[in-house]
Amino acid sequence: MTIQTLLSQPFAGQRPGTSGLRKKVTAFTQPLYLENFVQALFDELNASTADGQALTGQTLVLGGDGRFFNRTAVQIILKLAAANGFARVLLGQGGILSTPAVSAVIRRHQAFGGIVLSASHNPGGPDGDFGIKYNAGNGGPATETLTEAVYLRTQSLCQLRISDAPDLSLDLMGVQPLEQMQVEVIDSVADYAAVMRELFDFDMLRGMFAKGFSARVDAMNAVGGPYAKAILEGELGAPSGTVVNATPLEDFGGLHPDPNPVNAEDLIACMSAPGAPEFGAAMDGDADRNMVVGRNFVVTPSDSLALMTAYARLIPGYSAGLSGVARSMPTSCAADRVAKALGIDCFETPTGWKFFGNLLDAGRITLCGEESYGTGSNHVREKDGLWAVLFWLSLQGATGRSVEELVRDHWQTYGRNYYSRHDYEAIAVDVANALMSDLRSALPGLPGQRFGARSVVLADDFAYTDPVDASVSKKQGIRLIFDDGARVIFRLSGTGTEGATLRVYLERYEADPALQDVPVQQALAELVAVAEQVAGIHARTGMAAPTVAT
Ligand code: VG1
Ligand code: CO
Repeated sequence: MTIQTLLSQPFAGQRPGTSGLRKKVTAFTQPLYLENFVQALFDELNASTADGQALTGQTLVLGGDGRFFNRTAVQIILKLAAANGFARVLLGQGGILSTPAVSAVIRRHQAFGGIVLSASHNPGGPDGDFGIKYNAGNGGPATETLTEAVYLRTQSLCQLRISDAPDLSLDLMGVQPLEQMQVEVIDSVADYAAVMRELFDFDMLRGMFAKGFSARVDAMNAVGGPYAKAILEGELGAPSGTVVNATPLEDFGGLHPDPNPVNAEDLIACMSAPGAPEFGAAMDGDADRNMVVGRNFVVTPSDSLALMTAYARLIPGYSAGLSGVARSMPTSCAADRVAKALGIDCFETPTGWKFFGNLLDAGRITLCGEESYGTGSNHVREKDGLWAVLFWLSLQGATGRSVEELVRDHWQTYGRNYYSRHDYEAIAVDVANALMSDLRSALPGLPGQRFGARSVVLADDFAYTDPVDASVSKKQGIRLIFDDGARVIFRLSGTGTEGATLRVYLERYEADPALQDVPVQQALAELVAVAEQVAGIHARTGMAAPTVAT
């Protein structure tokens, strides 16, 4: 086996979005496409030290969600890593590691960084999507500064270094040499499970299941299955069958592994049928997202973050209290109210987990979350689906109350933030861009304008200055904020692979308990009309209603 230098040429469009580089499988399987991106990443990382040898002797963590092309991509990346100086790779068995597990392994083994192979909530299979994301030594997604620098390198890259060694076994536990590098195939679950044991009272959870507590956790044929099986059914004694769709499949069995009430309709149906389990949850492709469901009751992710903040002290890992919380800008302001009551900081960041990293590293926040079914804490640097499941199980165990009781009680105390996200998918890119740029132009005229009973008090394009490193991220979403605190937000998705997706986020606050039980879409109807009036979505896209409203 020898290390080869191959000539390559730049591929257009290798710019990472909200969470890594995501493209159709057909793009990733072009000869040298993946190689090009990974070499650009390694070159950029090497350039971060004066001697250009940052990677020499270092450890890389590698794994993915098991979707189509995962195993092939692992073989390619191992050969590139060996030719670019790494001394060791920790590889999840079978090439499998969930996103939060990659984060946990990086941190526990003090690795240099890690590569996650996943397109997360995007569908998989030969006609689906693939993705790649780099996580730094803190276990968290690369900063925007790094991903932009990698993108620039992809545009001028002309050669790559790769070993011509034969493929390795991805399944055999233990160490295999590859050039000077050692590839260590590790148990995909062990490090992650150890982190969970440090945070939650496993004895109490075992006791709950022993007394017959019933749950249904839908892994959506994605990577969360092995983790949920090992921890819930294996360690905590939940009855076998508690975890459904538990085997990761290359095409997720045709399911769309995005845990919302539309895609996880099976779970929703089961949770509203007679004899439903007490608790339901679903995770996404790479197991960093979660949806929490009670009997006939769906919890919005924004409320989930607010409740976690309110009850965190009941969980052993957070019994000392929270240093602060953060939410992405489009996430509802429910957590802000709890933070205020607790006297802790609440930060508002742009969409994407990479913006929480500095706050977590600096100890400024303990919990964070996004409206897109993501919650997490300082235990790793990713959102974490199964962690959220264990958190909600613990809340029920510690309070003896059901999901619905917990949430309704929360609304009584803090008020309810009615919330919904409307997605308009597969819009022509130029139509979506024109819509956003026209909205931007209209911003100066909006403050003071009345829409029914409300008037606009702030209209801007959200810009964020990181409180830790002072880096600035602009154009993170157009927000209209009204005099009663209601908000309408517009942004374009940065994770899609086909056309553009417009996301419209709608929120209004209701303090009166007598008015907290209106169906969500009805409660937000006036704001939907405002969004239409301001942005002309129907006229521009021909879509009279969103593709998905959650
Ligand atoms: C979406 C969500 C965002 C999330 C991102 C990655 O991004 O809105 O909150 O962080 O997906 O999640 P966008 O740019 O499409 O709105 V995952 O679980 O797909 O890595
Ligand atoms: Co995900």
